[in-house]
Amino acid sequence: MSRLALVALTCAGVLGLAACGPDEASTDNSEPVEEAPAEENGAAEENGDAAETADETISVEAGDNYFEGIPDTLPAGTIEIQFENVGNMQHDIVIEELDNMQVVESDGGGSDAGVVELEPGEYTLYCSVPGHRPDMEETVTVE
Ligand SMILES: [Cu+2]
Repeated sequence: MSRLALVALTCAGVLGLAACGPDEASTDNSEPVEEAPAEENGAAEENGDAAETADETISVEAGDNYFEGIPDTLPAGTIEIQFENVGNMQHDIVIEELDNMQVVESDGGGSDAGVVELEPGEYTLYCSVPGHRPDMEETVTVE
C-alpha cells in the first residue's frame, strides 16, 4: 500500500474526511506525526489491540502440569499476560509478591488475559490450584 493511501486511511478513520483536504494530503512532510506512532505500534507489538496499554505482552501456555513461555526477565511496567490452558485441568497464574494476586485463570482448554503492574524486583509466579505449584512455579526478574 502506498504512503498516500495510508495517510488517507488514517485521516478517514481517525479525523474524518473533512480534515483531509487536498492540502494536507499533498504536504506529506508536515503531518508525519499522525501516522508514525501507529506504524511503530503495529511493528513492535504482535497483538495490536491488547498492546495499547501494556508495555510488554507475553504469551504463556499452561498444561498438566507445566508453564511454557514465562520469561526469566521482564521490563518494569505494565505487563499483559495472554494465557492459554491446553491442559485438562484448571490452571492460573498467581504472583506471590503481590499478595498472591491472580492475574489469569482458566479451565482446561480455555484462555484468559490479564494485566499486571510490575516494579523492579524478583517475582514468583505459580499455579495456585492445590498440588500444582511444585511443577508450576517460575521466578521472574523485573528490571
Ligand atoms: Cu495448575
